[in-house]
Amino acid sequence: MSEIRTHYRNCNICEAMCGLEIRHRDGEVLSIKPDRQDPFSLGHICPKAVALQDFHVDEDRIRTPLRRSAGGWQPIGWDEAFAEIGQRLRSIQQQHGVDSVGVYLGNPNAHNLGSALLLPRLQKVLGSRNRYSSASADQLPHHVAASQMFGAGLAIAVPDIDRTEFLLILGGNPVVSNGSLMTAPGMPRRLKAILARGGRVVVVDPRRTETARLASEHFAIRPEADALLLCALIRTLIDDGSVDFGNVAGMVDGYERLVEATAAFTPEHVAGAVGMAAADIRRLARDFAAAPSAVCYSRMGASTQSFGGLCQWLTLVLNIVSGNFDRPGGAMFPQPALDLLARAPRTDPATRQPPRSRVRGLPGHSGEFPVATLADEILTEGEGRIRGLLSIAGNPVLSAPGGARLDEAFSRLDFMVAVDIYLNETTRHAHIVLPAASGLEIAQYDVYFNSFAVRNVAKYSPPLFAPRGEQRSDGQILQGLIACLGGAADEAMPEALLDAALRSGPYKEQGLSLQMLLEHPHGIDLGALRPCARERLRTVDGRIRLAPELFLGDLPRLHASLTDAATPRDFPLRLIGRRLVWNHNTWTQNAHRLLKAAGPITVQVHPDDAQRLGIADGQMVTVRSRTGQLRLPAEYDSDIAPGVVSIAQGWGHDGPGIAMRRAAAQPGAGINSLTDTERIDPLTGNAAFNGTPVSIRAD
Ligand SMILES: Nc1nc2c(c(=O)[nH]1)N[C@H]1C(S)=C(S)[C@@H](COP(=O)(O)OP(=O)(O)OC[C@H]3O[C@@H](n4cnc5c(=O)[nH]c(N)nc54)[C@H](O)[C@@H]3O)O[C@H]1N2
Ligand SMILES: Nc1nc2c(c(=O)[nH]1)N[C@H]1C(S)=C(S)[C@@H](COP(=O)(O)OP(=O)(O)OC[C@H]3O[C@@H](n4cnc5c(=O)[nH]c(N)nc54)[C@H](O)[C@@H]3O)O[C@H]1N2
Ligand code: SF4
Ligand SMILES: [Mo]
Repeated sequence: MSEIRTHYRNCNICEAMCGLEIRHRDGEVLSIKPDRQDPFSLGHICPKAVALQDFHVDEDRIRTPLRRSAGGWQPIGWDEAFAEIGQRLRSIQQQHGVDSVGVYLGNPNAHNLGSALLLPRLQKVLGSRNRYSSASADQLPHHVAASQMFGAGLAIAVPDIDRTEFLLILGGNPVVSNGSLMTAPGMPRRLKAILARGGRVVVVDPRRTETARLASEHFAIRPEADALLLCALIRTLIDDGSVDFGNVAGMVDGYERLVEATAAFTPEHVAGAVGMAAADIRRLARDFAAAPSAVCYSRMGASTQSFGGLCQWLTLVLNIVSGNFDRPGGAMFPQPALDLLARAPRTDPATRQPPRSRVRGLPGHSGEFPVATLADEILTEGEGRIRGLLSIAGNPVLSAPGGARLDEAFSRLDFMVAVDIYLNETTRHAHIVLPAASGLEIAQYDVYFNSFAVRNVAKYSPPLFAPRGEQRSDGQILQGLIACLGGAADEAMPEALLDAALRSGPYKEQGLSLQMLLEHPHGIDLGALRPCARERLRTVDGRIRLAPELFLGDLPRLHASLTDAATPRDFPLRLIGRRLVWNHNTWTQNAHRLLKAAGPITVQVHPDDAQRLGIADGQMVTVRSRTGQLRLPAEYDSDIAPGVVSIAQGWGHDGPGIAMRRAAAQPGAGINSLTDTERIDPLTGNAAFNGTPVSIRAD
């Protein structure tokens, strides 16, 4: 037996970038613990990190390229796989046009060095405008707001959580999710530190969440009323005469238009629809404005809803008009070592005309169309129909709104390729599946999450273990795909691209390079965020657009929601989602220790609603929506607002043909059997999961 060794790396499951200390011997993990020397995560991890070893040894992982045949899955060689993929996809494009091959990109791509650097090249070689991703079931409104106001979708300002005196959270539960578009490992510690230094944390959420329990104050807002609340908060500052642009004074256009457009949204006007007293709204606005520093952060609950675009715009507006933009303790732009934003061209957002999707005419943003219309584009006959698909690290059959329709759509494709680690609800439809290495088997540098981190840091971790069987890293697979589609045979590996970017990037003076990162396995701290809007804005004139026409044009729809918000009689309750500590979306459920801890997937109901409906705690119920139904146990929860029910996302592994044995044995209930492809934020095309009208009945 050889000696015990220690390896340091970042966990790449969620956005938090926790540093891990992994003891191992002879290719076997002995322990996974927090890396207390990581300058950013300072010893924080969550239970999912330990499952990284389970994914490595999981017998259900795909080990070789597979071809689907009448007799089942046949192992094939890589060369054969790439040859067939190149030939089939190009022949579909030759016959039916370049757009007849679509791409769907799932969430793990954002956690992968090779994918971050090579996917743009693949998209370019493929040449199709039919691009889809999980972003339109997630954070797309943030990108649309950033692009309209700051000139680039990647210009994401994050809460300077470690210095703020007032954190206002709308529709985020970072104590469980560990934060999103706010990479900040150890959320509970950081939130408690705000309170300890005399600051405040206020949570606005229909459910009194784990985060709300830690907060100074919680308001149980009605689902989808956040944009109304934000308008009224902004309106209060305007009426009080307390608007102050702070550090970005002299850089902001459109204030008069904003004043005009928000006139109708006073606290009194919106209070009923929001479910908060006008006096509370006004007090919240004044406390926010009076705090030495403050930042409003709104996330999934405020993005994946019917007014997602307005919510993200108004969140930024509130931060700007309260003088909290681009200053310590407010909303700030990170300055990552590998700087994608700096490469984005300067734009004039006003001149941008979003392309429209073929079937439903939905807008395209950030170079892609909404996943809510992917099934339409595959199933609807006519020129431009998607007949071939590349699905990379995604499981939209479970993750997309109304996912079941994608199950049917994928079965109609002429040719589908999946790059994945499992045979699941989505990849089972592929004609060829390519096995990716993952987790402990790959090199790690967080291109995206360093771009959204609350401190500037950098860390590189080499692979700990060799991939098993024929698995290859996503970066290698993407290179193979680019080559088989006839793309330039560029041998540049992700590491070489990373090194070049570091050496020419913003920390070149400090000598940052891949070699330097290799010498610092715990990561390097590059310091707190600094005001840098002047350099980072990507508008042609370097100014901030406070009131883009795109958003102003959506305000009448918001105003109409004040009067026509009646709930449909057949579906009197409103469904919202939540996250559990023990799963990351749909793909971690084959890890036995996580599965065991997760327990049954329930629908949380307020006891008053449950008793009125004759539902006992733990009883099986059927939840129905316009488009589907689901059976699962009810769970009494007095922390959820009456009239609202909540189901955890990411579950429902009960379909045919999946080869994730443990997950299939404890499938849970899939929330996207109830969500609706027609429910979107029409401005951005983002899925409106939250607020789906449902009914619930005891079985
Ligand atoms: N109702 C409702 N629906 C939701 C949400 C919600 O809150 N409510 N959340 C939404 C959000 S925020 C997101 S991000 C999406 C996620 O949507 P998706 O990205 O479509 O779903 P995931 O479950 O993340 O699927 C990841 C896929 O990648 C595979 N995989 C895992 N690791 C690797 C790897 O290293 N390489 C490769 N090639 N494959 C890998 C997994 O096996 C799985 O097939 O779901 C969205 N859907
Ligand atoms: N453990 C775990 N962590 C994860 C993930 C996971 O699956 N599991 N997924 C990761 C991913 S991909 C993402 S994008 C992030 C997301 O991270 P978060 O944005 O923190 O997402 P959630 O935890 O779903 O929290 C959303 C909150 O919005 C509330 N909500 C619902 N509707 C509304 C509404 O209309 N208004 C308001 N104000 N609130 C509403 C819900 O009650 C819930 O508390 O989490 C990441 N982290
Ligand atoms: S919080 Fe996220 S990054 Fe940290 S250990 Fe858990 S899954 Fe990994
Ligand atoms: Mo996400």
